[in-house]
Amino acid sequence: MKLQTACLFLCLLVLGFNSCSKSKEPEQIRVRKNVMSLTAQEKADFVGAILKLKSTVSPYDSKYSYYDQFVRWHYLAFYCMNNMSNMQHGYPAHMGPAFLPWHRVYLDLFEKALSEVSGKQINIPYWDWTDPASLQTVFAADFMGGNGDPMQNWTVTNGAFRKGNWK
Ligand SMILES: [Cu+2]
Repeated sequence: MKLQTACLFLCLLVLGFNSCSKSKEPEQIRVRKNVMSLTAQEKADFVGAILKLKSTVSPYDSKYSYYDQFVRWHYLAFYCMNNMSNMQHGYPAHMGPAFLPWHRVYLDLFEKALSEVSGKQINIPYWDWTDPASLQTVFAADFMGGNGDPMQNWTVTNGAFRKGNWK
């Protein structure tokens, strides 16, 4: 087994173990909706859950917020192979066959964390990036914030994740 593959399995095992180690109620079927179908309340719940995740200490590592823990895992998925001499690249969760399974587990954990901190069932919506109307729904003040101000180096200036409101 290549070292790169072994590292990837280790990452998935850690994420999977953490996901399975907590006793839980039987899970409801989760439906990921088109972002254009979300109600105003569903958008507000999603944004509120992200803000709550950002202000909650990670249960895995108290150095990080729960949100930043996901950023950290994603960072590690990029760089955990960097010191191995026989690697072709250092991106075990990207640019290879593990991309889909790794991100499936990752997003599942993120969705569960959002639901855990908010006390509501939160599902990550999907969007059609080729549809301008779909993009306008994602990059709006009531969801992810606008597209940024070109006069301020594309700084996001509205919505919950605007500059000064999101670190
Ligand atoms: Cu990724």
